[in-house]
Amino acid sequence: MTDSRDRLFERPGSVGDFVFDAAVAKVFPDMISRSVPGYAAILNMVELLTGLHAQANTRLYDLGCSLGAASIAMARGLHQQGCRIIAVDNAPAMLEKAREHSAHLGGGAIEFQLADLREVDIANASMVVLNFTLQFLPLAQRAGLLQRIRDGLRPGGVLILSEKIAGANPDEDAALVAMHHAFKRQQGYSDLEISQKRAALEKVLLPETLETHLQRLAKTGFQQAHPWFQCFNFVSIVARA
Ligand code: GEK
Repeated sequence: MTDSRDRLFERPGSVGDFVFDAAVAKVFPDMISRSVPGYAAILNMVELLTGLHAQANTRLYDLGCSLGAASIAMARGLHQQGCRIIAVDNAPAMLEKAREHSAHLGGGAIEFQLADLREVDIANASMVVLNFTLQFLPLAQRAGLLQRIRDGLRPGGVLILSEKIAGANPDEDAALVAMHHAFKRQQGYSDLEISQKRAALEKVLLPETLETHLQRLAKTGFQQAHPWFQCFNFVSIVARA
């Protein structure tokens, strides 16, 4: 494996829209762990939640799997028989690395699909993970995806939805962003890297408030939805079908 340190936004003028290409795939583990406070804790809990919620003879989906970290966590936590883990991403460079990262589990433990998650059939699922993926879909398409997930979940099945959120009002948002930027500085990113990454993500990562997420999940027919993790503007919700 040849993963390296994220220096993508170090040079002045690195300002194009963010894309999941080979350069990002190469540094992704370093990038996400130094950018998302609590990322490792969330993965640990995905492992635990899999043991708790997976049902025998069902499917477990990881939509927007990147390098497959959540799928690998699910594979670790899974003790139920007859389950399939299906990991989907539409970025070829990310999936190529995902296959490398999960090679130690042996072939077939995770089924990778190069596909747009909006077109993937979701059926007989006991667990669906959207770990920081919904935030990249156009706002108008989010309810439709959640409805398809809800319809594809078995009774008692769960959706784990992790998202970067917006504050409920401008003051709260500014406070959350300030803490997140302090975290990034603590992790070794410079002010230039922080501001250039923010500009690159501006049009592609569209955060919504926690309330908007919870209301949409309720409207989509989830019986229960509540946050189980929050650090600054990064939240993970468990929603039960
Ligand atoms: C993790 N879950 O490490 N169809 C398929 N994949 C998509 C789509 C789409 N329409 N849109 C975006 N993606 C991972 C981290 S990263 C989050 C998820 C981040 C994919 C995109 O290619 C990328 O790999 C992933 O969603 C988002 O637990 O970088 O902040």
